[in-house]
Amino acid sequence: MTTAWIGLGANLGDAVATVRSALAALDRLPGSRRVVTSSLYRSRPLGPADQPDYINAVAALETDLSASDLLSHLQRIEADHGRIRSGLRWGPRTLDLDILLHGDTISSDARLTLPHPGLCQRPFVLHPLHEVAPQLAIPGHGVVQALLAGCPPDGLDVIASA
Ligand code: ROI
Repeated sequence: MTTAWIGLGANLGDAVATVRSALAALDRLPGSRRVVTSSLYRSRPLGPADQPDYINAVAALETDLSASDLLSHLQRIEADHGRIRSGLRWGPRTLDLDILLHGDTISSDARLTLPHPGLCQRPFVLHPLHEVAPQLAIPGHGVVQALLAGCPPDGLDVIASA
């Protein structure tokens, strides 16, 4: 069993409902159990400003799935929620599911970089992680609590429980 951390984000349609639906879909993954979930946060878009605010959250799974199999399942859940890959870099999305960490794996595989390259800079990832796992060590980077000092919340708001 490995602990995998997932970042969830959505900014089109009913983004709160989409993130909650995605959390329910995580609960149905084979060989996996959702063990921790942050609150839901509203965040300003990173990237082009002419798109709606995002709803973000993080969750931890205890899972038997390899990182690669987990990624395939997450891409299927994104597609089930109407995600269309527009090709627009940093454009709006119905649902984005990222593997932030898969145990202590460090990888720069073409399909999957671990830890997720944005993890340590993005307030909408680091602050939800800090809410539920302040002592979590990010391989190669340090403990969440310490990383937070370099990552101002930048208009991030807790809007609801998951
Ligand atoms: N901005 C915010 N606030 N939240 C996200 O989840 C998010 N996801 C993205 C980009 C387009 C980089 N911006 C984001 O993929």
